[in-house]
Amino acid sequence: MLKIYGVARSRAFRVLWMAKELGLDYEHVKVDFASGQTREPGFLALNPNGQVPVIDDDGFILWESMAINLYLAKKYSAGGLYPSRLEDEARAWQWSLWGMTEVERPVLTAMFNRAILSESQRDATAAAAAEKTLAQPFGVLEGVLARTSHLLGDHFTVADLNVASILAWARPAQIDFSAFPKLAEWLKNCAERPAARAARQLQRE
Ligand SMILES: N[C@@H](CCC(=O)N[C@@H](CS)C(=O)NCC(=O)O)C(=O)O
Repeated sequence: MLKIYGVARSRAFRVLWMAKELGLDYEHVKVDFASGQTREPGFLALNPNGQVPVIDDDGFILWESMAINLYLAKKYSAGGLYPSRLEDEARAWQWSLWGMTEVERPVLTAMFNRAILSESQRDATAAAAAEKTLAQPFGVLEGVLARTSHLLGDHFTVADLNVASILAWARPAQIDFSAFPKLAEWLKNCAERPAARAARQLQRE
């Protein structure tokens, strides 16, 4: 049985969304990073980085959210979530790595300084600078999504899920999408998928 480690209000959300898209049976082990559980010896034996998400797929241990989702989609994809052409597979890796390197940090910076930190700790200048940084990668997404409905073409794949799951923080980060209408529409469509809704529900439990 697949085990998914990490509370849903962590990056484990991405993996829970993927598991729901794939219709997988899984055990959710709600390891809470905020209470130090990720630094306990038993957990460090699974992921020496002390971070969630981690999966245990019948004894195969894997960490790093994007790698986990690419693995799960490739192993269990029945409905085209994982591309069949080598070039499309490579583009799924491209978008996943790009999301982590070009988008995740500034979105997080904006979210922390506008929503997570206490009022006195927030740095409005840092949040504004982070949002400004996002204009470049958002322009890239807008250009692609002006030509195709999804990142790899005409249907939803792991590439969309991975990038959209990073951008799920854009709402609490209060990012203004008015200059990026295609991106805003794509993100809304991704977020409204039943599997995404079901994963968000887990954040409220
Ligand atoms: N690059 C990793 C980052 C994982 C990560 O930073 N997870 C956070 C929760 S969202 C965590 O477990 N932090 C606990 C800690 O660093 O002590 C991934 O995408 O899986």
